[in-house]
Amino acid sequence: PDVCVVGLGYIGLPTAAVIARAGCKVRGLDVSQRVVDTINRGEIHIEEVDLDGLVQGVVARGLLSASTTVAPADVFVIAVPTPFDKDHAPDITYVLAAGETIAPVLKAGDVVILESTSPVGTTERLRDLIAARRPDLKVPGLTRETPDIAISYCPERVLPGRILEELTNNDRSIGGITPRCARKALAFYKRFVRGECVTTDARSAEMTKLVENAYRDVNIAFANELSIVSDRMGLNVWEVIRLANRHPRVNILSPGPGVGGHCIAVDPWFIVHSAPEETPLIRTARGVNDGKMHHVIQKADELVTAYPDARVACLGLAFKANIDDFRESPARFVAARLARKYGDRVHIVEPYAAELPMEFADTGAVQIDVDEALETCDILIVLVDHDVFRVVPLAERASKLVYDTRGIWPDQPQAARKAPEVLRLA
Ligand code: SAJ
Repeated sequence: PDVCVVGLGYIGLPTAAVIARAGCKVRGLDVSQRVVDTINRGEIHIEEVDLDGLVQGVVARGLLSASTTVAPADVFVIAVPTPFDKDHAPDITYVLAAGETIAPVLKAGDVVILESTSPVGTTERLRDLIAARRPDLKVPGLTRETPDIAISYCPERVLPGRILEELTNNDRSIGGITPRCARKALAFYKRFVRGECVTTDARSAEMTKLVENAYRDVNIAFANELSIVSDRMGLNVWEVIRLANRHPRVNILSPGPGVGGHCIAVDPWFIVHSAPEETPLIRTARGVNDGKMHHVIQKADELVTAYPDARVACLGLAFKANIDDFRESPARFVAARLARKYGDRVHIVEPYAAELPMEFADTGAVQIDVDEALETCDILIVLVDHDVFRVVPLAERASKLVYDTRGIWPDQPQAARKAPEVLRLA
């Protein structure tokens, strides 16, 4: 089939490329002319492992092209953003806009698939929009006869940094507006997904996606709460978690400086918004994870204040380990706060950033590499668990004052983990 992928971002572009690799002719649609031009040159505008080579290959073979204008296709895959507004209410404008875009070119036999993370009921709203724009087409769920088109919700669940691998190997939920819709979508995903594809209804699939990320958020909140409790009690939280996880049915996640990225800190709100009275746990978890960042800022601030002559290195800006994605990153936020307050005492180590983000401009903080930080800084604040930081041997950091928010250096001398008042510069 000819495929149209609407939205060529972090999910849409890799998805379009993988579908093209499977032999389908793919037209990618994006509102940005710059993005379209980049892709048509065989280049990419986002960073993801192995994506550059794949896109270059499928564009060169004529299987993938990008455009700002829609054309008829057999399968439409919508992968546009679904942000939330300031009251945490989900904003599905881009999904509905994608529906407006494709409605005029739909024809009998077409398959429409929504992949964007969406509040429950969005796929039905997309269906209703298509029905309103195209009264000539019989749409699923609104007709007793065989519908002309199939509409489904099939969420992605790929992990940034492993997108290409997870796109093909993860199991998928395939939620049809009707069972027939699900079967049509299933046949499509079978072309490029090796994982199991499990069919269900659209609303269940929508909820499943939200639940997956809320589950992770709640579990990270548990770890973050433990870290604050342990801090208060003078315990090493990493030791406590390591031991507790020896229990066959306990698997506590890792505390950190808060939860970043564009999914886990967002999606739980979609559930809370749909059922505000019934979601105290999910809402509280969000609060705990956001609160952890402020706790880290406060502790780091106390440490830096306690040693007015010390040079400080913040290790990492990314929202998680080993990626160059700085959006919604607690590490970046913590480092920027310190840079604004302490200026040129603060040094930023981020091997994945070519230059510092704009909020560091005029703060006096500069970017240095790991070696220089180890040679010249007295205080090390670990904000991201990049492998390059993890492998620094004890000998090179034993004399430092360390605030390790990720627990990457379990062998760091105990004194350096205690409250600033008991720390002494070596
Ligand atoms: N984090 C911790 N402690 C942990 C694990 C993560 O503090 O033990 C932090 C990370 O440092 C990061 C944030 O949580 O700041 C989120 O990182 P992540 O690796 O948990 O997740 P994402 O945002 O990269 O991707 C998630 C994944 N969802 C789940 O694992 C349930 C991915 O499968 C989804 O496809 C993606 O969200 C998405 O697009 O929804």
